[in-house]
Amino acid sequence: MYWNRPMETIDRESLERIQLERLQKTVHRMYTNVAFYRERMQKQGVKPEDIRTLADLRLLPFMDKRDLRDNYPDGTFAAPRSEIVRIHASSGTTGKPIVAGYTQNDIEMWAECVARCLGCAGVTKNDTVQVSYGYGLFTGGLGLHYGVEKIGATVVPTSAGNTKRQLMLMQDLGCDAVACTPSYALMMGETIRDQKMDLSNFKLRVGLFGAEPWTEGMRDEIEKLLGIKALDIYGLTESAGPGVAMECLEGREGLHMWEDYFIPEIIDPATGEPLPDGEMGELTITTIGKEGMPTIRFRTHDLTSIIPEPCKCGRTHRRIRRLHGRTDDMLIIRGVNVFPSQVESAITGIPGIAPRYLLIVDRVHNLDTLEVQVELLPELVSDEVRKIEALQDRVKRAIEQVLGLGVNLRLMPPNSIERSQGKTQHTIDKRKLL
Ligand code: DLL
Repeated sequence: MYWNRPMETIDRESLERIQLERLQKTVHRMYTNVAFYRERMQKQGVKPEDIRTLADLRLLPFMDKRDLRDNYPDGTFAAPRSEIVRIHASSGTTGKPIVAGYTQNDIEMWAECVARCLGCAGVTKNDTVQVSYGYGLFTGGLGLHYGVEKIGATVVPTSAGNTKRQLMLMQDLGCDAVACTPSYALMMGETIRDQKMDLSNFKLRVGLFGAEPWTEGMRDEIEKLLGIKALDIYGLTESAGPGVAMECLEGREGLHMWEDYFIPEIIDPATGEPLPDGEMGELTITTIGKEGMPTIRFRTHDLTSIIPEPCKCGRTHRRIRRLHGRTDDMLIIRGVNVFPSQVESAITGIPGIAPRYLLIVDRVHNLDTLEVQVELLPELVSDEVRKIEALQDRVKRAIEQVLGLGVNLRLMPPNSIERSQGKTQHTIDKRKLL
């Protein structure tokens, strides 16, 4: 089911013509409006006029999360604030989030991408879609929401949480599709099973699941428990949000990236050199339709490869293979991106606390849990229970505020967190993806 057949099945030559024109426009925009990127281009000795072919993309400097953090909050915006109609945000590597700004055209372009993704899942205007991604600064909820409205389907914006009510509405409103994280889908499925709800009371037939890594094993389990087809959707705040790439019902192998808006490159994460199609490496994305906050050769730190072969669905936009992990230490816990360094920035400067910490992630009944262990300084060890309790509260609050996530905090005796001779390991991830 195509949402935009001409564009989704466009021939390569016409697609590349569009890509080049939009790339040149984007580079001009960045050079003119974003001081940090202009300086970086100048340092590299490249001018907007040097981008004459698509291959010239390689002349341009990379961007990554650090650049956005260093220019917090809006130093990488390429449109005046009067043109920005929406802000979203996701975790940075320390206390400050990454902020993304969207113009009206950006919102429309993003909705177009999500509309195509819904088409990939066979969703039409006659369907009802429950959006159980979080609404708010996270891009999942509103991103899907605008796509569903664009295709004229009915959106049920339940956001995440309160699973029993979600399932009641899903039955009563006859929802045909659901969009949420795969771990939440699994939890819904288990609730149906455990509450002995009758699957035949549900109309649900398809789900769009993403925002965190998942496996074929999880897909099988979700499909069985919910009686649906489960599809993978990929995206990131820096490129817009969900809808950068999507699996189709027909292929179910790899995710079509909407190449008239995003140019993918796979690079060797160590050298930055581009890798040939089919080889696994770090995905970088250049947004070529955005105005508010374009990103050029943005290093996603996500590992994948490009599948150059055509898909049986007839879409000509190339696919990326299911995401294979990350090159950095970012964790995704209950859909929230977490960097261990955020904990460090939260606890630094709190009297009595050593800069030693450990994050222990687990999954209990399909819900991620996070325990943070933080070490006390020897001088603080106190018999005064009240003092320790107050400190416990303060540290917990500081961490939760930076992460945007509830944690289970354990204050540890001095010198109890294991020291390592080499690179310190700040996380233990006990989650076993099925
Ligand atoms: O997670 C956007 C999104 C919302 C995508 C809803 C899909 C559905 P961020 O919070 O900025 O944006 O996190 C982006 O999440 O770099 C990946 O590491 C990871 N990620 C997103 N989708 C997938 C997926 C949203 N399908 C980061 N498979 C990305 C594996 C994914 N990892």
